[in-house]
Amino acid sequence: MRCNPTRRTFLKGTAATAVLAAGGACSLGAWQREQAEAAGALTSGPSLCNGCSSKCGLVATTRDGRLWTVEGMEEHPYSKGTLCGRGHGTAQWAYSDGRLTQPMKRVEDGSFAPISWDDAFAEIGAKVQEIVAEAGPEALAIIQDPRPSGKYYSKRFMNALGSANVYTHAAACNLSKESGIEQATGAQNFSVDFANTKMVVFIGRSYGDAIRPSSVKSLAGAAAKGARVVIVDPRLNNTGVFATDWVPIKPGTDIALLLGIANVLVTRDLYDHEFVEQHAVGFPEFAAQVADYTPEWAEGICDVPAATIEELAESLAAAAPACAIEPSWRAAFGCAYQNSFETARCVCAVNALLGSWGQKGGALLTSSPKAGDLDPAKFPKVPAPASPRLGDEEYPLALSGTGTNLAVLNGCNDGAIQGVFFYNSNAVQGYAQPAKWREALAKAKLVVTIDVQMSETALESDYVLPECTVLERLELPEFIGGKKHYVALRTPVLERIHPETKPCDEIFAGLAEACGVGQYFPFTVEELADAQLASVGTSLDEVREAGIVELTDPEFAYGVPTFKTPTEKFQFTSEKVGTAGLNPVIGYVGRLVEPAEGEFFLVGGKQGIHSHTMTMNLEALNAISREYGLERLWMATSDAESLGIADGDTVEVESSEATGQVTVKVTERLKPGVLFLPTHYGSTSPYLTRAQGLGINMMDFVPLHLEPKVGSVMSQEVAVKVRKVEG
Ligand SMILES: Nc1nc2c(c(=O)[nH]1)N[C@H]1C(S)=C(S)[C@@H](COP(=O)(O)OP(=O)(O)OC[C@H]3O[C@@H](n4cnc5c(=O)[nH]c(N)nc54)[C@H](O)[C@@H]3O)O[C@H]1N2
Ligand SMILES: Nc1nc2c(c(=O)[nH]1)N[C@H]1C(S)=C(S)[C@@H](COP(=O)(O)OP(=O)(O)OC[C@H]3O[C@@H](n4cnc5c(=O)[nH]c(N)nc54)[C@H](O)[C@@H]3O)O[C@H]1N2
Ligand code: SF4
Ligand SMILES: [Mo]
Repeated sequence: MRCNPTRRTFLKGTAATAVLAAGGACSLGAWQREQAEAAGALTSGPSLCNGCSSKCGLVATTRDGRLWTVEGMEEHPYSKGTLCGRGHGTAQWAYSDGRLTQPMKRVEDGSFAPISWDDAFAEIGAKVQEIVAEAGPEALAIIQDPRPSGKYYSKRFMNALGSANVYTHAAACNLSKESGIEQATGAQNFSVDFANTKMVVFIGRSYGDAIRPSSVKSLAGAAAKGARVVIVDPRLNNTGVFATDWVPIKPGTDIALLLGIANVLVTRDLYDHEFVEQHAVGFPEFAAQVADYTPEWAEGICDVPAATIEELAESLAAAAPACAIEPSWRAAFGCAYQNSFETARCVCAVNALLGSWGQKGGALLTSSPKAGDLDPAKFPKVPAPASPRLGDEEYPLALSGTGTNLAVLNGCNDGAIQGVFFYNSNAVQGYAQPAKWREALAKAKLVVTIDVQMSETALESDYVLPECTVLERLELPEFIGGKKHYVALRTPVLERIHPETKPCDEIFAGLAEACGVGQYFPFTVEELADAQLASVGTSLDEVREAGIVELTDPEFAYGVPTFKTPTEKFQFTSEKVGTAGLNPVIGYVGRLVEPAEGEFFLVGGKQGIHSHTMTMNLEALNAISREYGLERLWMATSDAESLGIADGDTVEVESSEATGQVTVKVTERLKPGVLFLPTHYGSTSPYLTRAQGLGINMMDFVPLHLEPKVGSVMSQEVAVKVRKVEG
């Protein structure tokens, strides 16, 4: 494979200082560097942020070995020269006072005591072997939030033990969305060609809050060129600054809006005949079904006026094919409702009617690179586990290769799972109701968490193993797809600060050895990274130096893509969906929980400066939350008036599952009848001293019920009451 490295050189030591300091007199960066120059030597190196799964490229500069600045890497396609607030905030991990600095073991009275690595490995190994002997390897599972090394090592470790039970956070993130897109297109996701688009409709996806720098830049570019940007959201989110329209909608009913648009496109003959006839299966069945989904029908469900639905459909048709419904990510239909999977299929169907698949300005399916085969003598193949992954049978539509981590929760309850590992995952606080996770994990014989701080999940564990933080470790290469292909690398830019912490690769190799499967880990992370990189035509040295390397050009071209479905066409109807027992033809599914009189919908969402639960205890980010009261619950002005609630009042929120108190933010930016809760708050771990007790955790309020056949957590199938707390 040909490789075309991006020629970036990281100037080291004092030479860099002089060059950088001369770079510009007016910027803050230049000023900081001048200060640094005065104080000591600067060294810069490339790495990847761990603030969220985007893993943006960064350049870290140290001064006398201590982290001085982080900046977005220009050449990385996600950062494009910028890190978001979390990227800067999470750079504090290394020096955080909340870090785990040594392995911990839960002792008799329930508290945690230090234990040596050797003893921790030996005790965990003995317990794992006992579970395997008694219940088989299928009684073991691991849940991990995919990170470059973590996803490789955790899968290899579980598979080496003979278990196929490897899961990600997806059931609480984007499982339904990706599963739905897979059934329609054969791909797991798609992107909008912002550079050329005339109109884009966002269904509860907020680039302005749930940030990836490159997405914000591409949207800003499209808006500057005059593209129409429609936000469908019960809340006017921070993407509003780029938007032309805000369409407030009843939560969990986006599917009706989409089907109403489809109805107009079909019944007024505004759809792309060539696409549906040449490149799709099931259009006649879909068209017949869609005839019932009139804009008036849709209005009755989603509360968006029929005239708005008609106008959106007509404008999209006029812009077609240079337009698209954006694929969204989590809140609206990633894992939220009983109809999330079907909503994702509807998004794909509207894009199909518009003929926008693969077109300039439309919805693009691009490819991803991956490492080639490696020498089996050095990197021995792990035999495939004998039993299938737990949950795959009950949830056959869960994205192939991902599964639902809630099979682990259920498995702990019924005894099918007895040993659970967590890597870079705070499942207890975020993947379902925390009380249910606690109850389930208490039944397991062994729970091990690998983390950097004493998270809520760590608190429920028998052993907690401390990883060194992101800027202190080398990880496996990260392959990046899109119109161009890249490989990037997380390299250590800091010396290890706490000697009793270890990187992911060493932790898993140590665990494997202790569990009797060390023969599958006879290599170092450097050797594996180098072999993977050699398989795509580059090397560890080259990527270590450059941070990111562009791979062979996949020669992306516009035009109808090859759909990797069983029919090799776009699927308005899917046999697999029918076999699973659902309607094979894309159509309507309602939400499950409807608020009764006096109750509210509760929806959640991200804030620009936090990532899920993990950033809550970081000093700078926590301070921003406290200063601006970011943990507040949003309530519409008219609702606040009728309940006699004023901005800043404390209210009690009550669902069938929990009650909690929180301060209210009264706003015009919310549809009446809906409450919005930022999702990052409500930490309960006493070890996270800044985070503990700030705000409430939405997951506490949501009943534990899974989306049929998909297995997502249905994170917004909940109704709540609110009352003012007097005094
Ligand atoms: N700042 C920040 N950015 C992140 C992350 C983070 O933790 N913090 N995490 C990353 C990850 S892993 C993910 S999954 C993405 C999530 O990316 P998004 O899905 O964009 O993020 P959210 O903020 O959860 O939701 C976006 C919007 O959906 C709206 N919404 C809620 N319910 C509904 C509904 O029923 N219908 C409609 N139409 N809208 C609804 C919310 O009001 C919110 O404004 O963000 C990524 N980027
Ligand atoms: N309450 C709540 N629940 C949520 C969400 C939310 O915002 N709030 N978001 C949902 C979404 S979209 C997603 S994608 C998932 C995300 O769920 P997770 O991927 O589990 O993300 P976090 O909840 O932030 O927890 C990450 C854990 O990894 C640890 N960690 C951080 N850095 C490192 C490291 O370098 N090494 C190791 N080993 N551990 C590290 C953190 O301390 C934390 O305990 O959660 C979902 N559930
Ligand atoms: S989007 Fe922000 S937090 Fe996520 S990887 Fe990029 S800079 Fe880090
Ligand atoms: Mo996510």
